[in-house]
Amino acid sequence: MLITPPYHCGVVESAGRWPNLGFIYIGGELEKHGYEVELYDAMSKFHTHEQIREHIRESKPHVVGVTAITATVNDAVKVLETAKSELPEVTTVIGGVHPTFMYEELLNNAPDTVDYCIIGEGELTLPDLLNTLNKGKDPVTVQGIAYLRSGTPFRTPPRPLIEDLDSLSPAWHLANWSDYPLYFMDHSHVAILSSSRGCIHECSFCSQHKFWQGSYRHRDPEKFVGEIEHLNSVYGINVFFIADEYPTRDRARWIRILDLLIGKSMDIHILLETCVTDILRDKDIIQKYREAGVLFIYLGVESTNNRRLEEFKKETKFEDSKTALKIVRDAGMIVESSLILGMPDETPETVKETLKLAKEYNADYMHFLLIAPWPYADMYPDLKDYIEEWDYSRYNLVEPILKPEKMTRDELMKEVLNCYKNYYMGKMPEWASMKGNDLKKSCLIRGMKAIMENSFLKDHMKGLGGMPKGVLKMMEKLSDN
Ligand code: B12
Repeated sequence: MLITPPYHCGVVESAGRWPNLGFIYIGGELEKHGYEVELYDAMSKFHTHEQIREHIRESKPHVVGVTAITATVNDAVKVLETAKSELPEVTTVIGGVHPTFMYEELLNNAPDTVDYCIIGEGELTLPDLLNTLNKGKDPVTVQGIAYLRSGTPFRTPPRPLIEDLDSLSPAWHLANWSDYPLYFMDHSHVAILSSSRGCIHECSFCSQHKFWQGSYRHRDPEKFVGEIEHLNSVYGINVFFIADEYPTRDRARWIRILDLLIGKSMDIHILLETCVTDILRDKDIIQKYREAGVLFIYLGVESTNNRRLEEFKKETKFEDSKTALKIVRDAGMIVESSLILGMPDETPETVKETLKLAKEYNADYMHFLLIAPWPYADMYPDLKDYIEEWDYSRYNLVEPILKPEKMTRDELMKEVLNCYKNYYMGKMPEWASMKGNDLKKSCLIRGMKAIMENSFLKDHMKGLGGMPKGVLKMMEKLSDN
């Protein structure tokens, strides 16, 4: 049983619910080896730990695997504790970016709960581990795991990255598709799928370059688009979220994907994340993105300040990002972006300056995030001394973890909430008067409604006196139309 832990911090999830792609892949490989697999998405089902207990008690799995990023690791471990207490013989496994780097801490802190940490990719490692254990052999031969050996965390040699991503067989049939709608689009069913793995950029606050060991592997365009066609025709999936850090890296391959999608003329929408530099590069073919079904692009511009961009090791400057965001917006797509605030030298003035320049960026949706110091990120040594919050479940980019030198964390949070309030008050009249793109208009307005109803902002805004009544009324009126 592969369980997505029931963690919620109300940002991305306020827009919809999403399958766990890693588990779809791992499930497929386990089935190839003859294992019976259940995917239990406790997160998307909004199950409590008590409901998870009941489900484990009823299903009686032999092995329970959980996935964990830093924010979700506490809930992931709690799920394994439940499994051990219900089924003392169960084998427990944890994988994902957090265990990959923090296996020592995990094994030391939860020696009776976590049997095995999976380091890196799980598709080949989990079947290998289970086959080895089933044969009664010593797991020391299994590459890419860590476990307690004579009470001490022990890591086996790394497993080489999977060479051919198209050799994997994602088990789409294991997903319960009715769990995955987008809240801002009627009759939507969402899949997350992958056309590549890895990122070549080394942003100092991020984990992904390290997680994929600086590698970049991509799938064959025909097979990738074939998968979209399969999901559309067999399961009625009409919204595809590309999970890649960097799907557009190779222009020729990306154009091939877009052309294939255009050729298939499916009634689908594509959401993706990419880099400012690629949008600048693809200015001449940006309409092709739209024709292929791309509705939404996330560009993590991360700052409005060139000095900060250098510190983050972003390879872009303010003006580049501004141009890229405009290119996407002008092409009729929704462009979402984020800025990272709360660094040690942040002050109320620098936050206000960021807000002012964020309006120049003018993304349709802008997130004012707070730096989360992943303990394995390059930037961690510079941030460590400013940490006031050690509970990983708050490392979700929306709660203040660091105390800047000249602000308290409460003051920082207040400034950030003011950014949201101020930014979106300006957006609403713009959306109200938007003409000629009904799909974009309706998604923006309904998406904002979902954010206001479901996201972390809802409760916080109350403390700030809420959104002005006029804005709420406008929102209601717009979403009724
Ligand atoms: C899709 C996605 C989501 C989905 C998750 C859907 C789901 N049901 O899991 C949604 C939109 C809900 C989401 C939300 C959030 N996300 Co997110 N998300 C991603 C994204 C874009 C892709 C993840 C993915 O599918 N990767 C592809 C698969 C194949 O890789 P994988 O998940 O790592 O799994 C492989 C291995 O890790 C391993 N593995 C993983 N788990 C397990 C378990 C077992 C048992 C085994 C054997 C192996 C194993 O095997 C898998 C196959 O090889 C990544 C960025 C990226 N491009 O990777 C961010 C990312 C994972 N998210 C991130 C964050 C911070 C969040 C939020 C906190 C943001 C927010 N404030 O809303 C929330 C947390 C909400 C939550 N409840 O989890 C960060 C995590 C950073 C960190 N180091 O902790 C990332 C890396 C983005 C970033 N660049 O910072 N996210």
